[in-house]
Amino acid sequence: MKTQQALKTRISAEPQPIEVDLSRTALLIIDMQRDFLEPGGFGETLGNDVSLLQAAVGPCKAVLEAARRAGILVIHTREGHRPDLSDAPPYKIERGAPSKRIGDVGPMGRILVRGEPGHDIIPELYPIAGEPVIDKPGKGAFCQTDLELTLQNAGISNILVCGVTTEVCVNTTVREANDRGYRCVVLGDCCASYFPEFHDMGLKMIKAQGGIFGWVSGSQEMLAAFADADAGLAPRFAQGSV
Ligand code: C5J
Repeated sequence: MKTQQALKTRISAEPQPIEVDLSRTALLIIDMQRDFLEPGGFGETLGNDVSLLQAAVGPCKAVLEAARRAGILVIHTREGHRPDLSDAPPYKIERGAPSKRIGDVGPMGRILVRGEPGHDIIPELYPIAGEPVIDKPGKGAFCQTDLELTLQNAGISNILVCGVTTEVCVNTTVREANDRGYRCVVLGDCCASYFPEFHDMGLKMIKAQGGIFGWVSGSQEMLAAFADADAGLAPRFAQGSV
């Protein structure tokens, strides 16, 4: 990460704009894995139309590239399990009637197992050197991972959240982060769900009641905030942003 010096900007968001110091802000991209976005993976075994998640890829890529240019910390997560499934709760494996279960062999290797092709991040958003990748066994990115330590060591107070799916791993992670004192800005069009109504409701739940779990913004608003910071327009917000 190149920035240590304050780089203040204002993000247009709901329920209200939020002022942030980009040097204390991380971009967190949740579970943009082949297993969720491509045919033959975990998402499809559950009966979902995985093409619905494609809508988030372009906006997410634009924000990722801007975040890299701004020099902010970028963190990726992947949901999945050890090859021996010792970290997979039995009920997670047994639940429902999927066409294949976690650990079964599919066209992209064993379903939701670390090291398999399906577990990897999609090429468009592939991590580059220096970007931590957090492997998580559950839905929340703080559960049984070193995400919190990584954020603390980097002095992060604000998290820009992208990824899939909106109502499952994105929402769970935002709730965990909020309880730990982080300010989360969810970039709505950089997230997606197999259920459009759950996507909409997942975002509404975050920003309701004065932003009970955080803020909701979008890729265009975030790109404008990066551009403002870059152009040095942000010093007027120098007081009071975190
Ligand atoms: C799900 C996730 N939906 N990454 N995982 O099972 O949201």
